[in-house]
Amino acid sequence: MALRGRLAHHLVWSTTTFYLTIAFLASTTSAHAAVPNTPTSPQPFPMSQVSLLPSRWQENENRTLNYLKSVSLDRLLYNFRLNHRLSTQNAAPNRGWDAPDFPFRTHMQGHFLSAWAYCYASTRDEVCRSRAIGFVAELAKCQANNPSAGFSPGYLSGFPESEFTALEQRTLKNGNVPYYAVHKTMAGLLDVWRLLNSTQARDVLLAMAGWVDVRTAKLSYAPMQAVLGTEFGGMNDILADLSLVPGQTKWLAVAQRFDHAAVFDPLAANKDQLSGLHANTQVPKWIGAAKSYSATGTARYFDIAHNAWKMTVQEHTYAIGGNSQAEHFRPPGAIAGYLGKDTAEGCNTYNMLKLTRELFSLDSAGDNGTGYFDYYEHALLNHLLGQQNAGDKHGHITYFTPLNPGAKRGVGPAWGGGTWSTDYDSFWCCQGTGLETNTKLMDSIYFFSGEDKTLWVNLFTPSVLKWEKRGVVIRQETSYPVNDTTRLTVEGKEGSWELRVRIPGWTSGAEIQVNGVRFEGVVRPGQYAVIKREWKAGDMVTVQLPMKLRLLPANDNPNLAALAYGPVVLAGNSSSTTMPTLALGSLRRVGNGLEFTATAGGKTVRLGAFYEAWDYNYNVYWAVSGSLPGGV
Ligand SMILES: *[C@@H]1O[C@H](CO)[C@@H](O)[C@H](O)[C@H]1NC(C)=O
Ligand SMILES: *[C@@H]1O[C@H](CO)[C@@H](O)[C@H](O)[C@H]1NC(C)=O
Ligand SMILES: *[C@@H]1O[C@H](CO)[C@@H](O)[C@H](O)[C@H]1NC(C)=O
Ligand SMILES: *[C@@H]1O[C@H](CO)[C@@H](O)[C@H](O)[C@H]1NC(C)=O
Ligand SMILES: CC(=O)N[C@H]1CO[C@H](CO)[C@@H](O)[C@@H]1O
Repeated sequence: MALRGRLAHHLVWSTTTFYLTIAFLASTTSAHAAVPNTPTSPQPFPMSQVSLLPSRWQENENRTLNYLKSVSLDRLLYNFRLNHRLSTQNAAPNRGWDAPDFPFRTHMQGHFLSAWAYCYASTRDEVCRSRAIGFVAELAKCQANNPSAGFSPGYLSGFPESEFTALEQRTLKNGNVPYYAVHKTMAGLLDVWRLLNSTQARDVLLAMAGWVDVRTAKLSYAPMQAVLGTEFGGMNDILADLSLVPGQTKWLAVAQRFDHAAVFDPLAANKDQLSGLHANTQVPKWIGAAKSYSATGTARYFDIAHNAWKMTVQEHTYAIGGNSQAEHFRPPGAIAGYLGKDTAEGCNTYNMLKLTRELFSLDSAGDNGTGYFDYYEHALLNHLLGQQNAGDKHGHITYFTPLNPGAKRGVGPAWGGGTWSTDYDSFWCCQGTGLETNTKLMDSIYFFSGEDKTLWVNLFTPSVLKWEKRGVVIRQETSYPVNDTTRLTVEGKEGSWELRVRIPGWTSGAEIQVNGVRFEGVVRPGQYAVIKREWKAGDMVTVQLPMKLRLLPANDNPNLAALAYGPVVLAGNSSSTTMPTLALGSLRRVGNGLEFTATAGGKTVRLGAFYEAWDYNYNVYWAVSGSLPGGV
């Protein structure tokens, strides 16, 4: 399986970065010569081949693009320039987590780089391209000025390199998490290199990676493990990812210095020791484990990533798909006692989705069912889509998604956001990951496998796929999840290939039609329906996924539950701050959409999609009595 993953990565790279000099390609061919040519595991299409159609999803994308295209570059460069002894160009400094005295300032800018790159890749928006390229050019100047600033070659950050000395000597006392910030810059540079063919992003990144190598090579095992006791983001992820670039295998050894034994050992043994750990410190390491599995084929890495995913999804996840309370994992199954204002940190779910798509690629020759993407859809729709303020032109976000009775988005504890993010005064971690989430809504809809003989449809998002290898264009049109049906139209070249459509575990009675004729193959919830035929232009596939009301009980209390209609978690319009009791038998659907009414706490409440509950007080979990009515 590992070798498949590795080969597939190699294939993706060789199509998107072909220009990267003949020497790279020559060295790759020999380095990967032993890999068997059986790329059966699904790979996402390059972002440049998928774009969103107008929809609720694209509204989110547009709001974030407004911000990405208007934010001041000089303000984002302020701390880098100051630290590397260049003029700050009279820009105003930022506040919040990018203030000049905030310990891990410049943790945010890498997310902007990634988001500009995603924007350009998917929409070909020249403003995004020139911002990414221009920003990298300014970062390169900062890095080039290291001799004057007294920094080692390759160093690039908004805080002094001495923070790393303090980190290594375990004397860092200011709350800085220096590798966490550096990881993000590196990940952003890799995206700009990969998606915009920027050789300058490549050079700045490779110099940074070289700096990490020199710095960490000096430490023996125990002192390095001590360093890993401080949050370090996905340093193993970015370096393992870099090692998969043709010609860059040497970074794998550097990535492996960031294998954190205290966290990895119990996971490898499938022991859930997550309780009490800072959640978002861990998830990026697991993504790194999945990447290291792609790079090495070592089963232990897969086990770490897979066990962590399973534990988190099954034992530590709220009904909306998010995890953590006050940023920490709680005991397995503990949900009912942890419904506060500080539940479900945004970053954790952003990272869980990255982990999910990695695992899907590594583990889905087709026979593991739809579990990975059932979770992906659930968390994206019910946590992250509504994490963005739909009433804000710049698409600002909330840090936590509160789940206490009568909660309201954008109203959390002051230390974790307090309200919605702002243009220049917040710059929290979740604002950074939110930029990426809302510019890569297209990246996991479609996958391909089997040398382009199979197309996987994982998400029902209105979009266009340009399947370049086959000369085929797929248009997906739907108002799902408001409507239960999606329509895929095939255009372009004729050919024989296989269409695999996710039939979610929550549906029953799903039906597929091809050109109006009922498809008689297996259409079973929790599996992919496989449609193999000679496709021609104009072919149309409709997929109907009937929805009904379901209960999502808290793991530790069956009488406390959230409600969902099909994939959509429902929220009640309610500001009662004590847990209301909802009489399940009173639930009624209003019209054909996602609106319901019920009696809760003796009053009639309106329920609707939680992802739309951004401007009113809501209830997600209820004390429930009775049972769901039939036929709704
Ligand atoms: C998003 O912006 C694009 C470009 O301005 C526009 O064509 C599209 O209609 C917008 N989508 C939505 C859903 O508003
Ligand atoms: C990057 O280079 C590849 C190969 O030459 C090309 O197909 C792709 O369109 C380029 N992408 C961009 C954004 O320039
Ligand atoms: C869903 O869309 C289909 C196709 O456009 C339409 O026939 C159907 O009536 C819609 N259903 C609802 C509940 O709106
Ligand atoms: C929620 O309820 C309040 C008062 O009962 C009402 O004014 C408001 O429009 C409702 N909002 C939604 C989205 O149903
Ligand atoms: C986690 C898991 O169950 N993975 C399985 C997915 O399917 C492949 C192929 O059948 C198995 O080898 C994996 O064990």
